Amino acid sequence: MLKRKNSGGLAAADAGAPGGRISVEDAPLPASGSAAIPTGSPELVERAIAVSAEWPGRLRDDEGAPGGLIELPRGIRTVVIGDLHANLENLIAILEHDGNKSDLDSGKAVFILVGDAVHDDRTGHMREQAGSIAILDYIFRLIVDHPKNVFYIRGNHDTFDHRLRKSGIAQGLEFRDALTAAHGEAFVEAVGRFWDSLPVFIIGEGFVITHAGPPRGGLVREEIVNIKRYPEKYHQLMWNRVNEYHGNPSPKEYGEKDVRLVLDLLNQSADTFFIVGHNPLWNDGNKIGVWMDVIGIRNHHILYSGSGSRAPYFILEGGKLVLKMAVEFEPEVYNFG
Ligand SMILES: [Mn+2]
Repeated sequence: MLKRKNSGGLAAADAGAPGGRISVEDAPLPASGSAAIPTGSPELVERAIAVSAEWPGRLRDDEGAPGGLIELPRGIRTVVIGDLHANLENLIAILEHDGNKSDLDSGKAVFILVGDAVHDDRTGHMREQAGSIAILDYIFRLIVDHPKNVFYIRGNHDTFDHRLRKSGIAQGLEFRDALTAAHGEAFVEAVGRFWDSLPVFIIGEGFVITHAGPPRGGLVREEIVNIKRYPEKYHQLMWNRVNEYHGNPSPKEYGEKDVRLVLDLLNQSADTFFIVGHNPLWNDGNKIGVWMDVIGIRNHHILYSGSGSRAPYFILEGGKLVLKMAVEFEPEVYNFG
């Protein structure tokens, strides 16, 4: 269950039961929809895997498997949500903000989660697993219930790998143990396959999106589609960070020339929005969760929608980008005297 209080919207307990749109009597054999599938059932994950394989615009790799690239059609309204890191409250706030829910249900917009929905990354909260379990349960239903318009791309936290560590805490392993206790081995095994099957890159009209950043040396379409064959670039798309201080870049850092090179290699114009997540901006004192024109790289934007942010999201349509915030500023109170 959620540890944070849910301000409005779906309560945590309701999160897995979207409004009774399908009753068992009315639809004994639901062709789609998650309502009949219990939370924590491996079947829910299997459905999400099946849906993700057929996401519109998802190209097949050379082996015929769902590949690493999604090419969105032109003219589709696209809502981009940054890293959530176990903050289900913010995801719900975004979905309920400003007509997004009706755009979601009517299929009028495509919703993209940029990865890293799990693992609370705040200091002192990294061992809390309830929020990660709750958001995962919620996202599987979201995907299954909206098979054509909720996409998820893979972030570096979308793994049970023991090498995923933060502040000495093996987040991948600890989450695996908690999820096994909550939902069982078969569920955990299916979640691992879900993450492993996810795409890593989206090309839309006037924008591209990946979790962390461009790989050094760029990459071409064929490499993204067949990303499993290029483990080094696969890793960099999920892990790279911007070379913020303009020193000699470490092997894990990218700069403006990598952004430009990727856009060039993908035949995208130089003013294409290059959108990533991955950076918890609050650790630098940023209170909104958005960094536009990162280190002066024009149209390179970081979006972080988890705790410590105002649940920001982008709406992209017709080559234009609009920034919105789903959560109000907490008023800062100053006492005198
Ligand atoms: Mn990340």
